[in-house]
Amino acid sequence: MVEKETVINLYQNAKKQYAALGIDTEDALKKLEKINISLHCWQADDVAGFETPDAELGGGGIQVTGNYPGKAKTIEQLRSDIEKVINLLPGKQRINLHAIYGDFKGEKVDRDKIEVKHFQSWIDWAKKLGIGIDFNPTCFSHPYADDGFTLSSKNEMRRKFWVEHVKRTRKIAAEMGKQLGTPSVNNIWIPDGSKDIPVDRNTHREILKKSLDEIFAVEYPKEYLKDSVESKLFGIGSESMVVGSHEFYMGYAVKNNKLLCLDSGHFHPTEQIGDKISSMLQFVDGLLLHVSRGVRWDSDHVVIFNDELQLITQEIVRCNAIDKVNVGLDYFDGSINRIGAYVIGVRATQLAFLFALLEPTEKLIKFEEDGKNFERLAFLELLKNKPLGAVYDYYCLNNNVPVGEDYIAEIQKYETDVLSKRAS
Ligand code: RNT
Ligand code: ZN
Repeated sequence: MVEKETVINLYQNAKKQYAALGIDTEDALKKLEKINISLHCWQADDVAGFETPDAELGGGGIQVTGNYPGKAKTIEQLRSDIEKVINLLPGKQRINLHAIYGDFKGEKVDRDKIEVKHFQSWIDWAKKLGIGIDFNPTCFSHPYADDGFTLSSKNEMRRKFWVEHVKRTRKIAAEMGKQLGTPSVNNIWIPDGSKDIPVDRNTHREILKKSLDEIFAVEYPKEYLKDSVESKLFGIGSESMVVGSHEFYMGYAVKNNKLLCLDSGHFHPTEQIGDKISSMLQFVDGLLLHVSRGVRWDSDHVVIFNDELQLITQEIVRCNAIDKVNVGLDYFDGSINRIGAYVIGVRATQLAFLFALLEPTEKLIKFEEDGKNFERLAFLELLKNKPLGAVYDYYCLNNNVPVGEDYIAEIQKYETDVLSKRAS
């Protein structure tokens, strides 16, 4: 067990070291507290959902690999897992649901029939925990998505089906926001695209634009609902063209003042979404980030404290945009303890935010303006040797959650007591 007294002593020492650089650790921790990361429910069950007892992720250009025992198979299990995760995290979180996670109570409810009542038990649960909910239409894992097209489908019956589905998710999300007193971000991501080189890209994009216009025709109060659209460069089985590309949604979001969702796994491997934040914020009121980790062709590895994540959090902090950027995680790894996958990703993201908050930004900008780029680089490197971990540990201690490595034993215990007892 990490000793309380040691954590406090190390923090006092760290506080002095940062103060010497003109950085106020207390102030940084106050700001960190305001950053609520949205936990993607789908890491707990490999994006299966609860439409049928044996539901599985199917198609849609995304894939989960790994067979680690203990995945959540019921709503109760998933809620218990998320509660465990939340108990191991400092600060406040949100929960990010997909439409397939409704509480259907054994009834077969197709996507174009979902209603608020199917999500009321989630709203009640979130209220009890004091957290907000974000939402997503599910335009995959469905027979009407089996040819790779949904909102951009040339099949009018199918297109209408998906338009109806997404309209309903907006209505449900607005109700979530209303009841919980915090706007729900409803994010539209569709898999539409083609494996091989298409001839008619244009019609699919015209159709997608038309579908979105129909979907957004109904207005909801901003205090209840924030609409967002998510692009992708390519998916598995849609390598040659994705209808909802970055340019498509960037154009749509700017023109219609929607949130643009930037997923860190959805761009060319050398492209970083951190660099896009200050560009997009000139033209849209807000962004949604799907923080993920792309590895070669997979866009969904567990988030870790790497350079890419640091650039994202630095840019949010340096742009003074904590209130404009909604941060959610989006990855699915079935090869390790799934609860552990969540906690690693959130803690890494929080640590990266803290790293960004513990920066003498004005001093660095001054160096930059004075052409002192050696000094700028030297300082940026020096910051990497400062006791960031001591400040984060203190944050955990103050929040009454396990400090440092102590969370690992907690997850191991949950695995023994709960996860290992679930039938495989
Ligand atoms: C897929 C997108 C999308 C999904 C979730 C499940 O490439 O990133 O956000 O991961 O909707
Ligand atoms: Zn995403």
